[in-house]
Amino acid sequence: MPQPARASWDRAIGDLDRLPPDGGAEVAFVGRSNSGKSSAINAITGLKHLAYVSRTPGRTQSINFFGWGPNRRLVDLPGYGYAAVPARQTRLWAMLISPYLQTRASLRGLVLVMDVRHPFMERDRLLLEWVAPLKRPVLVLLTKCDKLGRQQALRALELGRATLASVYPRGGIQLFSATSGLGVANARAAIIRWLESGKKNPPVKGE
Ligand SMILES: Nc1nc2c(ncn2[C@@H]2O[C@H](COP(=O)(O)OP(=O)(O)O)[C@@H](O)[C@H]2O)c(=O)[nH]1
Ligand SMILES: [Mg+2]
Repeated sequence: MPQPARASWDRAIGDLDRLPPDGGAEVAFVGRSNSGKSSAINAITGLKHLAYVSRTPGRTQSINFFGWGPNRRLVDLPGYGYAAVPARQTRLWAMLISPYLQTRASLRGLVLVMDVRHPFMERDRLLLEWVAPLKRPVLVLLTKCDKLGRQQALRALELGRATLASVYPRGGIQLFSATSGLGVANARAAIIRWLESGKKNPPVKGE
């Protein structure tokens, strides 16, 4: 069973040297602030209070790493949108998140979390365009489905599939709710597949 060991790295923007060692495998969660990234991590791991769920958008200004099995990590990236200080957010992306996404050898895939009621906003599309050349697998979670009726959610999935096919054909997409549990098992299975497949990075000494 995955370990709830938590390693949080929350200072020194741009100082990639201070990230945990780049060994083993990890999957990162991205998306707008308040879209439900931290809640998705908690639902997927089954550990309710692992990732900090915020009422105030834009609280996560750091990259948080959660150990989930030996040499396996889930990564909660700062959200975009809702910037109280837009310049700071731009700097965070330029100095920390972009280099992280571009250089992290152990990064096996990205989970892009979107509120099912507001999917594929401009920043989500930009992110997908930006990560396309990196050729990382992407899974889109249309979350907070408990806020919609079943027919509306299925319609959103259909539209989302069509949109994703045009902006990121290699991506997967599914319905999700951290509250009702919809799609949680499926997302967990997809993430575990990513973590356990592909080229094996040797474990980092001392880890
Ligand atoms: N109804 C509902 N609310 C959710 C769900 N996921 C997250 N939330 C709420 O949305 C808000 C933001 O969630 P959080 O996980 O902190 O988002 P983050 O900023 O992307 O990490 C919180 O108030 C959560 O309780 C969900 O599946 N259903
Ligand atoms: Mg969060």
